[in-house]
Amino acid sequence: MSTNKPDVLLVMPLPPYARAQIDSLYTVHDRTHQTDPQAFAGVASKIRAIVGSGEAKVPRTLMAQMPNLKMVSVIGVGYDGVDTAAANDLGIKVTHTPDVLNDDVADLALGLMLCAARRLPQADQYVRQGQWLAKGPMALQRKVSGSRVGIVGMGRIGKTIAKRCAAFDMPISYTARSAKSDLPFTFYTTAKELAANVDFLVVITPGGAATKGMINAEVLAALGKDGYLINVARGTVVDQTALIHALQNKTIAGAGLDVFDGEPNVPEAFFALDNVTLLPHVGSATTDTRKAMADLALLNLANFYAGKPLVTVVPECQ
Ligand code: 8YV
Repeated sequence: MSTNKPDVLLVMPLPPYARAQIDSLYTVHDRTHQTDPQAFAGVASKIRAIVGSGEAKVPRTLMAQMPNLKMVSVIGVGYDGVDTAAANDLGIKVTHTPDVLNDDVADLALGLMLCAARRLPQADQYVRQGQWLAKGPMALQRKVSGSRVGIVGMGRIGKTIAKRCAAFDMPISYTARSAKSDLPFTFYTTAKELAANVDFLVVITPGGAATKGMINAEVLAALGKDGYLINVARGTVVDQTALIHALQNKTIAGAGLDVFDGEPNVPEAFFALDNVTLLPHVGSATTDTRKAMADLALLNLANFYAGKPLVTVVPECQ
């Protein structure tokens, strides 16, 4: 193909807006490394940038196949799919899209809290299935305002969730790598201690090896039979088997999950449970926010090709 547009490797499907933008500026190799390894080998040396997502895998073995690769532009705040240590070794910069999605993910966390405690999806079914008419009013549910919330991860999105919880008059506590002296919230050093002291445990910490299985059986036991788990981070942060067990045995009150370990595969055991709300990873999935994320990822890409400074390099690659 004769074109002056730079070659980029796309490692995930893109929504229409992002795809149209990227197609207008670049020669896009859409997951060619997976679909046609031979064709990929033929173009690998021309590729200087990868466009990825929060979750799409960019391992060392893939980066090493592109001798001129210099950047990975992730459309997402999380970049746990990218081996940043390998990127550093190979002289590759990784950028992501922080901040622009804070509102959406925080909105969804509150939405899941309301779904879990007020059982909104079940209430919708109650009306649709004619149970309101047949059985009368639905059973009473748990109040959210004024309940204690514990946030696991007090970064940009954690703070945005806290702001919303404050408007719900919720006492706020958190755990993070270290206490943040500028915040008026109670700090606990472990997730287990935090869980023991709250009604809602909201997980919004990065994924990856450091947090894998952090919310385990012990943490869920500490959360207890009146506590709810909300996960808008990564499925890997929660021990999924322990969570299914806790929900089946009602050793926690319920859960609201936007993410799963191994998604889009969701363990069928969840489908049989009515004390969990299941969402298909839609934390940042609004038109406005996905546009803002794509624009920021494209700006990083444009700056790279123009020899200008990258805007949002991940901390590990700075
Ligand atoms: C998306 C996300 O799943 O930003 C993240 O880390 O999890 C999400 O916003 C995805 O990365 C969009 O490309």
